[in-house]
Amino acid sequence: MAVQNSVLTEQGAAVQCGYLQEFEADVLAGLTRQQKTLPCKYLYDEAGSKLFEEICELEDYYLTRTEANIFCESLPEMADLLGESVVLVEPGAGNCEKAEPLLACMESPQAYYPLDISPEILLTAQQRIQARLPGLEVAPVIGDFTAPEAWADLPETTHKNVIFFPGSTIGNFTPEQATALLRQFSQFLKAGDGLLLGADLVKDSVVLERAYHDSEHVTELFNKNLLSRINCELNGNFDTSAFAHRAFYHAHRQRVEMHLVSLKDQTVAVAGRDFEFREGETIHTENSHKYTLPGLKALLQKTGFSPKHYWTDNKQHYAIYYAEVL
Ligand code: AVI
Repeated sequence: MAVQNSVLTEQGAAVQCGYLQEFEADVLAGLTRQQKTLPCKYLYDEAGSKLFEEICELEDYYLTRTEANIFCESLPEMADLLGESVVLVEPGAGNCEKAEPLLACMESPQAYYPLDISPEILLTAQQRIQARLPGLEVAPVIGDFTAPEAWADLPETTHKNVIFFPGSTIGNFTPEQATALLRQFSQFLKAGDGLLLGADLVKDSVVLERAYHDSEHVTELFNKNLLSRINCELNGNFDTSAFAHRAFYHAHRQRVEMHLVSLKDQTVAVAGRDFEFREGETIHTENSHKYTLPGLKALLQKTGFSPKHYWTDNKQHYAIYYAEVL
């Protein structure tokens, strides 16, 4: 739903409440599977989001600065390709810091619709962007962008829409999920509408593994914070010191996998249920898929988009693609 008058609406609270029920159901289901799994979207509570911001500043985590450099060099060209009077829609917008310079560069943008589950962060961003770009309609929509209902809450528009999906978030979906998500994007759009997509590229495994097992151990804290979140919100009793952070590149699957490894045989209670862990058993907490440039192009083509242009850095570590709906 669109947030009005900078007030957290009752419906906003209902979204949060539904989210907690879904969190419990997903955690219980994930811990029951043979390969224990926790969906990575739950890594981002308040503490997790702060840790992720710290990760983005790390020397070892090249993604954020590489993407920022590409934007910095090519924003005018990107804004030109997007065109004038565009409505920019950003799923998983967070603090909207990447959209702001793009909006500032675009010619007479019509509106900006950031879509995210955190009302507080969106409202702060709305005020900041409206102060910088007075006259631009900024209408946050509270919801989980992976849920089709959230898209139904976006205001309808006759203008050209462009979905802005930076940060290599697409990598956190399996190829099947990424295909479904981009199809969901293209179904929301009409012919001629666009998608500006950031994605991390396949590269040397040492560089990749260092990015997810950083020397300052921030990613370890980020990963283990998920257990603390479960303790807090779902009445769990995980001992975070009895789990170790593991991240490795799986070349065949073209992805970095993040796991939490049980350091001993142990029983953990969550929401009134007991879960057994053997020493060495893992909880798979995240996939971060890496693309080749042809792989990215093929993904866009099979999900209803016509790739128009891409930008990359000189090491070809990262790419930003612009594509339009056929
Ligand atoms: C948000 N996402 C693109 C990050 C990534 O690189 O997959 C999440 C992350 N996980 C560990 N470090 C960063």
